[in-house]
Amino acid sequence: MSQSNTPLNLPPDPPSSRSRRRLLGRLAAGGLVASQGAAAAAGELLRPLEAAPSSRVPGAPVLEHPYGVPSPREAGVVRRSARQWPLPGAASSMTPLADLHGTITPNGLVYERHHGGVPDIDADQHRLAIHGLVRTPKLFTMDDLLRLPAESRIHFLECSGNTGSEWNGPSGLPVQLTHGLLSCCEWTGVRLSTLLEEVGGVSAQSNANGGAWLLAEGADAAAMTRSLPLDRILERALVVYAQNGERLRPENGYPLRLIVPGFEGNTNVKWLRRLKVVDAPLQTREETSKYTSLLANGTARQFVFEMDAKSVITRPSPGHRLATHGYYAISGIAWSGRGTIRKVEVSTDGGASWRLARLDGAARDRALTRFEADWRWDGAPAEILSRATDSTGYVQPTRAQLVAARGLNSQYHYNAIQQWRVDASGEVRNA
Ligand SMILES: Nc1nc2c(c(=O)[nH]1)N[C@H]1C(S)=C(S)[C@@H](COP(=O)(O)O)O[C@H]1N2
Ligand SMILES: [Mo]
Repeated sequence: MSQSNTPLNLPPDPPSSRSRRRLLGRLAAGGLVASQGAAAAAGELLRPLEAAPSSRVPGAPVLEHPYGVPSPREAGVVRRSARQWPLPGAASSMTPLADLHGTITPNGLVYERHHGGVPDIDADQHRLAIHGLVRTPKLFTMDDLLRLPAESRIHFLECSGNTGSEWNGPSGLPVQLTHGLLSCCEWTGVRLSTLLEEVGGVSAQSNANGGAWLLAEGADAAAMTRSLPLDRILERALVVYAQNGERLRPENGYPLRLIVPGFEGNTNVKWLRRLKVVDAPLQTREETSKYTSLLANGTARQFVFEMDAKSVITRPSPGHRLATHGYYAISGIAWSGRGTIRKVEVSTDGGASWRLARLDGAARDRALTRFEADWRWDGAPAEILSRATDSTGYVQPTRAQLVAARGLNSQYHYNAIQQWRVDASGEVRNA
């Protein structure tokens, strides 16, 4: 399988026949091949196991990069945006899912979504206020938080706008730009429940209106503010200062963010500066003009928090090209905001028949799960797709089912089955 780093699904340029002839000529002159590609491979195998050129000179010194960086050969594996944004601070960048392996997103490739740019915050000056309907409101410094018992958990984060490009049918975009508002990190911080104990617990008046809600606010120019139902998040929510073992990156909320496992990305408030316990949801901008889903009958769904089960094949995917017939492992990721992934099925005939994929490792709660299915490509055009079922029994819907349930006005929470087309030349497209 060859791979191009072009953001769109333009077929990679085939080496021009002239440059190919030149290459073959050079190989032949070097005595490596008599004729075409297969012979080149055979020549490669027959070459005696000489010392590699890289073994003949000393390598680069330690501490060349005090903070390590990827190989320059991987320079194309970067976050990308699906479009030009009028305000660069109110934009998003997307994770290169086709180039990632396993389930953890490296920190430098975690997608970004900011509504008011990345603030520059001095951790020593930063404070978290916990107030409202609590017994003893308190201000926490970062040092205060670091003294408390810590917990590390692996969870996915998905923007509710992810894959919105496919509501009206195949967009032609590659998986980075259809599904790349998605990451999975090990988050470390303090349990929300521990912090609420630190302020003496939620006071009795909070139950007067049928339950406590939590208002979370960020210290960015957008002052992102969301209301969250306390009883539904208390068991799992974390206030985190670290991701994948190091302090949060500035773009992901440094020095502090809220992680609400399984809930839409927006509720995971970055640059967290306060948590206020209230007795009813506040109708903030993100609860009214944004993050509601307009249904076909004109009414809107509000406070839709959980991300429904979803899966996508990342390899092969648009931009990849199957170079030869034969065996390919179809690989992808699945996740659910309501629990674990129970099974993933894969089809290579457009959904006419399905078979069970292998799940790599134990499926973790509200985290990405890697799946794989064996496939022998015989060179005929194929439609490859995956379908996830989560621990609640929920099955990832087809696009037709999703549109029937929610119409075409909904921007958010698109989780339909995604199909890639493999044509006879081996080109993979989102068509
Ligand atoms: N304070 C603040 N928190 C925020 C945002 C923001 O703009 N400001 N964006 C939200 C949105 S819409 C998403 S999808 C996630 C993105 O998190 P990430 O940039 O770490 O991937 O953060 C959420 N938290
Ligand atoms: Mo988002």
